[in-house]
Amino acid sequence: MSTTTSLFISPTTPFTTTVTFTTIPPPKLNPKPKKLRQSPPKMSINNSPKTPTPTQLITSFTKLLWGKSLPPQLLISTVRTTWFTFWQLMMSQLAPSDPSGSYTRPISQFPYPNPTSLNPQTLHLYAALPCPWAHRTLIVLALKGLEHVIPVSIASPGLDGSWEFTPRGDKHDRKDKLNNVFIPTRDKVNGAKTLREVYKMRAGGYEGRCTVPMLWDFEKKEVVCNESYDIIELLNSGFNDVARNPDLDLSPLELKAQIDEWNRIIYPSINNGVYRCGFAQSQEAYDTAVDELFSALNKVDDHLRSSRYLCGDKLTLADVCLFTTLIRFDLVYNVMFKCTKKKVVEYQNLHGYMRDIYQIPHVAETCNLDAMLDGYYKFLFPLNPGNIRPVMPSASDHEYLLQSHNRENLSTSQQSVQVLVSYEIHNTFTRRYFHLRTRHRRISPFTLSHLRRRFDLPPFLVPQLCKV
Ligand SMILES: N[C@@H](CCC(=O)N[C@@H](CS)C(=O)NCC(=O)O)C(=O)O
Repeated sequence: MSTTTSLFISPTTPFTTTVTFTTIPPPKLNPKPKKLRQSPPKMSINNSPKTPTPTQLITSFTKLLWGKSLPPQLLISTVRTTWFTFWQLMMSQLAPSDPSGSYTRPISQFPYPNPTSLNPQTLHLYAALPCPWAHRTLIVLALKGLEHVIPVSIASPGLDGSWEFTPRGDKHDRKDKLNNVFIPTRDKVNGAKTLREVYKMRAGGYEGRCTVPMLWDFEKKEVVCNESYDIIELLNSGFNDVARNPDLDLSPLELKAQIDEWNRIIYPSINNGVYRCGFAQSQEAYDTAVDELFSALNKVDDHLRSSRYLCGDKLTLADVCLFTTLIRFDLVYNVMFKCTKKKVVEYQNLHGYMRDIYQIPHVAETCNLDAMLDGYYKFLFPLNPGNIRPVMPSASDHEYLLQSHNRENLSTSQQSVQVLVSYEIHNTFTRRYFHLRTRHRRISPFTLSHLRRRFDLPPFLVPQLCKV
């Protein structure tokens, strides 16, 4: 006797979108994504006698003046003064601050566009993998199923701080063949070498900051928008007639007030809060930023004890924005931006919440953890001048992020789902439909035993899940 059982959930119920989220297993990614790019040229001493490096020249010069080694006191005080002066110069220009030394993020030059004047077929998204702001747009584009309409070019950070495109050419695909994660690409629409070149192509040119994400209209040769929140709002609701997942609304009207309320906490204290810690130019400014950051994280963690997502059972734009900071937190911000009070993994609910979002189909593909590490430790204007990249924290790697989180149990809404059980007994194939009210978003072992008891199913049935 052979027994085959399958369970289906009716695709007609409003529940289906959610089920699609949770029952398709997360993509099988390679635990160790391929190295993205060559390491930057080594700053250490080059052994070639013909081409002395600046370091060799300085070393020879100091030897000439002071013999074998510099007096340590002189070395320390010289380096301290030089280092501090250059750090101040760099920070004042690249991370502008108010008089108290507190980082003030410059305002985007191209804010929210009028969606009715846009033709999605002529749009192109420029993004980068280390950047949390650009990451928002990649997630929403993927969840809405818009990649076939709005293609993406992925820039990578250059040693001089600009966003560059890889010269690897046409053969190179957007995603790594093995693990399907986003990787840097060439500029697919303008063939530019740097993002600055693209910004400059607009009529009237451009001299400001060339930031990612940037939405470009290649027919009008114009920057449509370079403010991440405006871009994700536009992607969420502006192109439903061409989106593969038009029913997914990450900013429904009934949750708008809640989303805005969370954003008012999350943006200044967490998203920008980590930068305010890392770019603080005085102890006072850092102390304020770090206090605000951790009290906001505590508040969110507390809330997530009883709520699956920030606004209840539905993923919203507020979650997307929080997620892109959380996923970088233990990897980068905790160490490099001195957000040291706690790691995300130490919170009771935040880490499970982060894993929950990571496991939504297509989200993991937007998280290139290697590119994040390289982007901050090796390229972000030299805050880590030795270029040494710390080891990946074990609770931040891909395998760990795929561990179960059990947060589906927090969903409160009872949904009516239709379940089809088909099985074969004594060579007779039987199919039966059942209606079930459940608050679980996937057919869990609990649901299966509940089904068996409720409908008196033979205990030897081993139902198998099918893709919905
Ligand atoms: N407010 C902007 C911020 C974007 C932003 O600062 N992007 C950074 C990368 S994380 C960037 O491109 N910086 C380059 C520069 O400032 O020249 C948004 O949310 O889109």
